[in-house]
Amino acid sequence: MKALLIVDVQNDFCTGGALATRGGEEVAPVINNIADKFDLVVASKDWHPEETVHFEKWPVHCVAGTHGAEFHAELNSKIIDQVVEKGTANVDDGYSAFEATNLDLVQFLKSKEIDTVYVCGIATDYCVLSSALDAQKHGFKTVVIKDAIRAVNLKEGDGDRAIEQMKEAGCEVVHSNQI
Ligand code: VGL
Ligand code: ZN
Repeated sequence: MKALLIVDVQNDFCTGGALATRGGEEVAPVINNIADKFDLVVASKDWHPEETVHFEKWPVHCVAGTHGAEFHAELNSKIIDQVVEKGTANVDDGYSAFEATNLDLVQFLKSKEIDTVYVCGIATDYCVLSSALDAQKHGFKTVVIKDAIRAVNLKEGDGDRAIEQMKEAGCEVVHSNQI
């Protein structure tokens, strides 16, 4: 069984947001179009407290319950079976959807007999990277959808390096039209 893991397609990571990636919202229609090819769709939310050491490294973003933390309006919420929240503690980790605090994602996926996890969303060089590496580490066949991810690119090339790192770890990288 195949799951789609949609990482952090939230307003603050899209155009006009507090920690915007270039064209982040463009992943939404790609994701909407492929969603019906999966047995299960899980979407993560970066979901921070108002004060956290995470904001020593980043501009304030995705504070739980705010507009910036909502899914982008172009992402079709009807496709989502389960939402997971991460980054909820006052620490600078929790970049991975597998560190969600409202659900044990590994157990949940196993209970649904998922063996393959397709990863998409934002940001390629942080939460997508961390979530894909974790999926792989937990024994799922892991596939990254390259036209459905966007990078922060704090340093030029970070997104490309993240894709290389995911490949080296054993993740497959595909275009959405190959699914
Ligand atoms: C993310 C930076 C800070 C992400 C979250 O979703 O990739 N990046 N918090
Ligand atoms: Zn964050």
